Amino acid sequence: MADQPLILYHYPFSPYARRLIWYLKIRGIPYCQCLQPPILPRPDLSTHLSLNYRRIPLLAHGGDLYLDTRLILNLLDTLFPPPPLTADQKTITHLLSTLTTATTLFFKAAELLPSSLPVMKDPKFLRDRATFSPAIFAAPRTKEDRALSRAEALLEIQSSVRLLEETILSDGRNWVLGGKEPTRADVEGVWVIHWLLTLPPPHNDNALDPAVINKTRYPKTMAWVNRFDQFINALSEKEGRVIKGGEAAELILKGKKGGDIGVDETDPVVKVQGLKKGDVVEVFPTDTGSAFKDRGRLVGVDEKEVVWENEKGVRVHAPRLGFRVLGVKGRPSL
Ligand SMILES: N[C@@H](CCC(=O)N[C@@H](CS)C(=O)NCC(=O)O)C(=O)O
Repeated sequence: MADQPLILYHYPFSPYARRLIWYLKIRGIPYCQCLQPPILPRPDLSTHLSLNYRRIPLLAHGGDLYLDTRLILNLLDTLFPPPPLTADQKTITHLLSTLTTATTLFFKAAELLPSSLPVMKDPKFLRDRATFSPAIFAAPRTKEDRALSRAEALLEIQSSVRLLEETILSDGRNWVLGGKEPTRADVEGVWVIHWLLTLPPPHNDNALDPAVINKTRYPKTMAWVNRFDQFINALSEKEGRVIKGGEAAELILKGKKGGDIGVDETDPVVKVQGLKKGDVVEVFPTDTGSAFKDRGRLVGVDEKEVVWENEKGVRVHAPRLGFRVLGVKGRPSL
Protein backbone atom coordinates (compact mmCIF):
# COMPACT_ATOMS: atom_id res chain seq x y z
CA MET A 1 0.00 0.00 0.00
CA ALA A 2 3.00 2.36 0.30
CA ASP A 3 2.65 2.80 -3.50
CA GLN A 4 -0.68 4.66 -3.18
CA PRO A 5 -0.38 8.46 -3.47
CA LEU A 6 -0.31 10.58 -0.33
CA ILE A 7 -2.23 13.85 -0.56
CA LEU A 8 -1.85 16.41 2.19
CA TYR A 9 -4.65 18.97 2.60
CA HIS A 10 -3.33 21.99 4.44
CA TYR A 11 -2.50 25.67 4.44
CA PRO A 12 1.10 26.70 5.04
CA PHE A 13 0.66 28.76 8.20
CA SER A 14 -0.95 25.89 10.12
CA PRO A 15 1.46 24.77 12.85
CA TYR A 16 -0.24 21.36 12.96
CA ALA A 17 0.29 20.96 9.22
CA ARG A 18 3.96 21.78 9.66
CA ARG A 19 4.28 18.79 11.97
CA LEU A 20 3.45 16.63 8.96
CA ILE A 21 5.34 18.55 6.30
CA TRP A 22 8.51 18.48 8.39
CA TYR A 23 8.17 14.77 9.02
CA LEU A 24 7.48 14.00 5.36
CA LYS A 25 10.57 16.00 4.42
CA ILE A 26 12.86 14.60 7.13
CA ARG A 27 11.90 11.07 6.12
CA GLY A 28 12.03 11.86 2.39
CA ILE A 29 8.47 10.57 1.87
CA PRO A 30 6.96 11.71 -1.46
CA TYR A 31 3.59 13.46 -1.25
CA CYS A 32 1.28 15.83 -3.11
CA GLN A 33 -0.31 18.84 -1.48
CA CYS A 34 -3.78 20.28 -1.96
CA LEU A 35 -3.73 23.82 -0.57
CA GLN A 36 -6.74 24.98 1.39
CA PRO A 37 -8.03 28.40 2.44
CA PRO A 38 -7.30 29.18 6.10
CA ILE A 39 -11.01 29.70 6.78
CA LEU A 40 -14.19 27.89 5.73
CA PRO A 41 -15.64 27.05 3.26
CA ARG A 42 -13.32 24.36 1.91
CA PRO A 43 -15.28 22.86 -0.99
CA ASP A 44 -12.36 20.55 -1.89
CA LEU A 45 -13.30 18.67 1.27
CA SER A 46 -16.97 19.49 1.88
CA THR A 47 -18.28 19.26 -1.69
CA HIS A 48 -15.83 16.89 -3.38
CA LEU A 49 -15.46 14.46 -0.47
CA SER A 50 -18.62 15.13 1.63
CA LEU A 51 -16.51 15.79 4.71
CA ASN A 52 -17.71 18.08 7.50
CA TYR A 53 -14.57 17.82 9.67
CA ARG A 54 -13.14 21.32 9.64
CA ARG A 55 -9.63 20.93 10.95
CA ILE A 56 -6.38 21.07 9.05
CA PRO A 57 -4.35 19.03 8.14
CA LEU A 58 -5.76 15.84 6.61
CA LEU A 59 -3.92 13.18 4.68
CA ALA A 60 -5.33 10.93 1.99
CA HIS A 61 -3.67 7.64 1.25
CA GLY A 62 -5.22 5.92 -1.78
CA GLY A 63 -8.97 5.72 -1.07
CA ASP A 64 -8.56 6.39 2.67
CA LEU A 65 -8.68 9.78 4.34
CA TYR A 66 -6.97 10.27 7.71
CA LEU A 67 -7.88 12.97 10.24
CA ASP A 68 -5.60 14.34 12.96
CA THR A 69 -1.81 14.56 12.95
CA ARG A 70 -1.44 11.94 15.69
CA LEU A 71 -3.09 9.27 13.56
CA ILE A 72 -1.38 10.53 10.40
CA LEU A 73 2.13 10.36 11.88
CA ASN A 74 1.45 6.80 13.02
CA LEU A 75 0.20 5.93 9.53
CA LEU A 76 3.40 7.32 8.00
CA ASP A 77 5.48 5.21 10.40
CA THR A 78 3.48 2.13 9.39
CA LEU A 79 3.82 2.78 5.67
CA PHE A 80 7.44 3.91 5.86
CA PRO A 81 8.93 2.33 9.00
CA PRO A 82 11.71 4.45 10.53
CA PRO A 83 14.88 2.82 11.92
CA PRO A 84 13.99 0.83 15.06
CA LEU A 85 13.97 2.76 18.36
CA THR A 86 14.90 1.62 21.86
CA ALA A 87 12.15 1.53 24.50
CA ASP A 88 13.50 4.77 25.98
CA GLN A 89 13.48 6.51 22.60
CA LYS A 90 9.91 5.37 21.95
CA THR A 91 8.92 6.70 25.37
CA ILE A 92 10.47 10.12 24.79
CA THR A 93 8.81 10.42 21.38
CA HIS A 94 5.45 9.44 22.79
CA LEU A 95 5.65 11.72 25.82
CA LEU A 96 6.68 14.70 23.68
CA SER A 97 3.66 14.07 21.48
CA THR A 98 1.45 13.95 24.56
CA LEU A 99 2.96 17.18 25.89
CA THR A 100 2.35 19.11 22.68
CA THR A 101 -0.91 17.60 21.42
CA ALA A 102 -2.85 16.35 24.43
CA THR A 103 -2.40 19.17 26.93
CA THR A 104 -3.39 22.84 26.86
CA LEU A 105 -0.01 23.84 25.37
CA PHE A 106 -1.27 24.57 21.83
CA PHE A 107 -4.16 26.64 23.19
CA LYS A 108 -1.79 28.62 25.39
CA ALA A 109 0.39 29.27 22.35
CA ALA A 110 -2.66 30.41 20.36
CA GLU A 111 -3.50 32.75 23.24
CA LEU A 112 -0.07 34.35 22.80
CA LEU A 113 -0.51 35.20 19.12
CA PRO A 114 0.08 38.96 18.95
CA SER A 115 -2.98 41.06 18.19
CA SER A 116 -0.76 42.91 15.68
CA LEU A 117 -0.86 39.87 13.32
CA PRO A 118 -3.04 40.72 10.29
CA VAL A 119 -5.25 37.63 10.78
CA MET A 120 -5.95 38.62 14.37
CA LYS A 121 -7.45 41.87 13.08
CA ASP A 122 -9.45 40.22 10.32
CA PRO A 123 -13.12 39.98 11.43
CA LYS A 124 -13.76 37.15 8.95
CA PHE A 125 -10.92 35.09 10.45
CA LEU A 126 -12.05 35.80 14.01
CA ARG A 127 -15.66 34.87 13.18
CA ASP A 128 -14.46 31.67 11.56
CA ARG A 129 -12.28 30.71 14.51
CA ALA A 130 -15.12 31.40 16.95
CA THR A 131 -16.79 28.28 15.50
CA PHE A 132 -13.53 26.33 15.84
CA SER A 133 -12.61 27.27 19.41
CA PRO A 134 -15.25 29.39 21.15
CA ALA A 135 -13.19 29.32 24.37
CA ILE A 136 -10.36 31.30 22.76
CA PHE A 137 -12.01 33.28 20.01
CA ALA A 138 -15.59 33.93 21.11
CA ALA A 139 -15.39 34.37 24.87
CA PRO A 140 -16.02 38.01 25.82
CA ARG A 141 -13.17 39.18 28.06
CA THR A 142 -12.04 42.42 29.57
CA LYS A 143 -8.61 43.83 28.73
CA GLU A 144 -7.41 42.87 32.21
CA ASP A 145 -8.67 39.28 31.90
CA ARG A 146 -6.95 38.96 28.56
CA ALA A 147 -3.66 40.32 29.92
CA LEU A 148 -3.78 37.88 32.83
CA SER A 149 -4.60 34.91 30.66
CA ARG A 150 -1.75 35.84 28.26
CA ALA A 151 0.61 36.03 31.23
CA GLU A 152 -0.51 32.59 32.40
CA ALA A 153 -0.12 31.25 28.87
CA LEU A 154 3.45 32.56 28.74
CA LEU A 155 4.18 30.84 32.04
CA GLU A 156 2.93 27.52 30.62
CA ILE A 157 5.06 27.86 27.48
CA GLN A 158 8.03 28.78 29.66
CA SER A 159 7.51 25.67 31.75
CA SER A 160 7.61 23.45 28.64
CA VAL A 161 10.81 25.18 27.48
CA ARG A 162 12.34 24.66 30.91
CA LEU A 163 11.34 21.00 30.80
CA LEU A 164 13.30 20.52 27.55
CA GLU A 165 16.26 22.52 28.84
CA GLU A 166 16.51 20.64 32.14
CA THR A 167 15.80 17.11 30.92
CA ILE A 168 16.13 15.89 27.31
CA LEU A 169 18.49 18.60 26.06
CA SER A 170 20.41 19.03 29.31
CA ASP A 171 23.38 16.89 28.19
CA GLY A 172 24.03 19.13 25.18
CA ARG A 173 22.78 16.67 22.51
CA ASN A 174 21.95 18.15 19.12
CA TRP A 175 18.74 16.19 18.59
CA VAL A 176 16.19 14.75 20.98
CA LEU A 177 17.15 11.12 20.41
CA GLY A 178 20.86 11.89 19.93
CA GLY A 179 22.13 10.94 16.47
CA LYS A 180 23.09 13.09 13.51
CA GLU A 181 19.65 14.12 12.27
CA PRO A 182 16.30 15.09 13.74
CA THR A 183 13.65 12.40 14.10
CA ARG A 184 9.93 12.33 14.81
CA ALA A 185 10.80 13.05 18.46
CA ASP A 186 12.19 16.48 17.47
CA VAL A 187 9.09 17.21 15.41
CA GLU A 188 6.84 16.21 18.32
CA GLY A 189 8.73 18.45 20.73
CA VAL A 190 9.53 21.51 18.66
CA TRP A 191 6.45 22.60 16.75
CA VAL A 192 4.66 24.74 19.35
CA ILE A 193 7.71 26.71 20.48
CA HIS A 194 8.98 26.96 16.89
CA TRP A 195 5.63 28.45 15.84
CA LEU A 196 5.87 31.24 18.38
CA LEU A 197 9.56 31.96 17.78
CA THR A 198 9.28 32.14 13.99
CA LEU A 199 6.24 34.34 13.47
CA PRO A 200 6.92 36.74 10.61
CA PRO A 201 8.69 39.97 11.60
CA PRO A 202 7.81 42.37 13.20
CA HIS A 203 5.52 40.05 15.21
CA ASN A 204 8.18 37.50 16.18
CA ASP A 205 9.27 39.44 19.26
CA ASN A 206 5.74 40.00 20.50
CA ALA A 207 4.51 36.47 21.19
CA LEU A 208 7.18 35.39 23.65
CA ASP A 209 8.48 38.13 25.91
CA PRO A 210 12.28 38.05 25.28
CA ALA A 211 12.83 38.93 28.94
CA VAL A 212 11.23 35.56 29.83
CA ILE A 213 12.29 33.24 27.02
CA ASN A 214 15.77 33.94 25.70
CA LYS A 215 19.14 32.39 24.80
CA THR A 216 20.71 33.22 28.17
CA ARG A 217 18.05 31.45 30.21
CA TYR A 218 17.41 28.54 27.86
CA PRO A 219 20.51 28.28 25.66
CA LYS A 220 20.15 24.62 24.72
CA THR A 221 16.48 24.81 23.79
CA MET A 222 16.84 28.03 21.82
CA ALA A 223 19.84 26.58 19.94
CA TRP A 224 17.88 23.36 19.24
CA VAL A 225 14.89 25.28 17.78
CA ASN A 226 17.29 27.26 15.62
CA ARG A 227 19.15 24.11 14.52
CA PHE A 228 15.86 22.44 13.65
CA ASP A 229 14.73 25.47 11.66
CA GLN A 230 17.97 25.49 9.66
CA PHE A 231 17.79 21.77 9.03
CA ILE A 232 14.25 22.05 7.70
CA ASN A 233 15.01 25.11 5.57
CA ALA A 234 17.81 23.19 3.91
CA LEU A 235 15.22 20.59 2.83
CA SER A 236 13.03 23.14 1.07
CA GLU A 237 13.55 21.50 -2.33
CA LYS A 238 11.54 18.50 -1.10
CA GLU A 239 8.19 20.35 -1.50
CA GLY A 240 5.29 18.12 -2.52
CA ARG A 241 3.70 18.69 -5.94
CA VAL A 242 0.66 20.98 -5.64
CA ILE A 243 -2.58 19.55 -7.01
CA LYS A 244 -6.07 21.03 -7.26
CA GLY A 245 -9.04 19.79 -5.24
CA GLY A 246 -10.74 18.17 -8.26
CA GLU A 247 -7.67 16.09 -9.12
CA ALA A 248 -7.14 15.18 -5.47
CA ALA A 249 -10.76 14.03 -5.09
CA GLU A 250 -10.55 11.97 -8.27
CA LEU A 251 -7.42 10.21 -7.00
CA ILE A 252 -9.10 9.48 -3.65
CA LEU A 253 -12.43 8.32 -5.09
CA LYS A 254 -10.74 5.86 -7.40
CA GLY A 255 -7.92 5.07 -4.92
CA LYS A 256 -7.25 1.60 -3.52
CA LYS A 257 -8.57 1.17 0.04
CA GLY A 258 -6.49 -0.29 2.85
CA GLY A 259 -7.25 -3.45 4.83
CA ASP A 260 -10.27 -3.76 7.11
CA ILE A 261 -9.56 -3.66 10.87
CA GLY A 262 -13.02 -5.02 11.81
CA VAL A 263 -15.16 -3.93 14.76
CA ASP A 264 -13.66 -4.83 18.14
CA GLU A 265 -16.64 -5.99 20.18
CA THR A 266 -14.70 -5.70 23.44
CA ASP A 267 -14.15 -1.97 22.86
CA PRO A 268 -15.94 -0.13 25.71
CA VAL A 269 -17.60 2.45 23.43
CA VAL A 270 -18.68 -0.24 20.93
CA LYS A 271 -20.02 -2.41 23.73
CA VAL A 272 -21.97 0.28 25.57
CA GLN A 273 -23.76 1.26 22.34
CA GLY A 274 -24.00 -2.22 20.80
CA LEU A 275 -22.33 -0.97 17.62
CA LYS A 276 -22.05 -3.33 14.66
CA LYS A 277 -20.27 -3.13 11.33
CA GLY A 278 -22.45 -1.19 8.86
CA ASP A 279 -24.25 0.85 11.57
CA VAL A 280 -24.54 4.56 10.91
CA VAL A 281 -22.21 6.46 13.21
CA GLU A 282 -21.53 10.11 13.86
CA VAL A 283 -17.92 11.02 14.60
CA PHE A 284 -16.50 14.36 15.73
CA PRO A 285 -13.59 15.78 17.73
CA THR A 286 -14.31 16.65 21.34
CA ASP A 287 -11.81 19.48 21.84
CA THR A 288 -12.02 21.88 18.88
CA GLY A 289 -14.27 22.02 15.83
CA SER A 290 -16.74 19.79 17.68
CA ALA A 291 -19.77 21.26 15.89
CA PHE A 292 -18.53 19.74 12.61
CA LYS A 293 -19.80 16.17 12.71
CA ASP A 294 -19.41 13.45 10.12
CA ARG A 295 -21.70 10.51 9.41
CA GLY A 296 -21.16 7.23 7.68
CA ARG A 297 -21.39 3.44 7.91
CA LEU A 298 -19.06 1.94 10.48
CA VAL A 299 -16.31 -0.04 8.78
CA GLY A 300 -14.02 -0.76 11.70
CA VAL A 301 -12.99 0.30 15.14
CA ASP A 302 -10.16 -0.67 17.45
CA GLU A 303 -8.36 1.06 20.30
CA LYS A 304 -6.39 3.26 17.91
CA GLU A 305 -8.86 4.37 15.25
CA VAL A 306 -12.43 4.43 14.03
CA VAL A 307 -13.14 3.98 10.33
CA TRP A 308 -16.35 4.79 8.47
CA GLU A 309 -17.42 5.12 4.85
CA ASN A 310 -19.30 8.25 3.94
CA GLU A 311 -21.93 8.91 1.27
CA LYS A 312 -19.25 9.56 -1.36
CA GLY A 313 -17.62 6.20 -0.56
CA VAL A 314 -14.61 7.86 1.07
CA ARG A 315 -13.20 5.75 3.89
CA VAL A 316 -12.46 8.15 6.73
CA HIS A 317 -10.17 7.34 9.68
CA ALA A 318 -10.10 9.24 12.99
CA PRO A 319 -8.10 8.51 16.14
CA ARG A 320 -10.03 7.31 19.19
CA LEU A 321 -8.41 9.78 21.54
CA GLY A 322 -10.18 13.13 21.42
CA PHE A 323 -12.98 11.89 19.11
CA ARG A 324 -16.50 10.74 19.98
CA VAL A 325 -18.16 7.84 18.15
CA LEU A 326 -21.95 7.85 18.43
CA GLY A 327 -24.28 5.26 16.99
CA VAL A 328 -27.15 7.01 15.19
CA LYS A 329 -30.41 5.51 16.41
CA GLY A 330 -33.91 5.79 14.92
CA ARG A 331 -34.02 6.18 11.15
CA PRO A 332 -30.39 6.39 10.26
CA SER A 333 -29.59 8.07 7.00
CA LEU A 334 -26.31 9.37 5.77
N1 LIG B 1 -5.72 17.43 16.93
C1 LIG B 1 -5.70 18.00 15.61
C2 LIG B 1 -5.66 19.53 15.71
C3 LIG B 1 -5.58 20.24 14.37
C4 LIG B 1 -5.84 21.73 14.48
O1 LIG B 1 -6.28 22.25 15.51
N2 LIG B 1 -5.56 22.44 13.40
C5 LIG B 1 -5.84 23.86 13.33
C6 LIG B 1 -4.86 24.54 12.37
S1 LIG B 1 -3.26 24.58 13.01
C7 LIG B 1 -7.20 24.07 12.69
O2 LIG B 1 -7.76 23.14 12.16
N3 LIG B 1 -7.75 25.30 12.77
C8 LIG B 1 -9.04 25.56 12.24
C9 LIG B 1 -9.11 25.48 10.77
O3 LIG B 1 -8.10 25.61 10.08
O4 LIG B 1 -10.22 25.29 10.26
C10 LIG B 1 -4.51 17.42 14.83
O5 LIG B 1 -3.57 16.91 15.47
O6 LIG B 1 -4.55 17.40 13.59
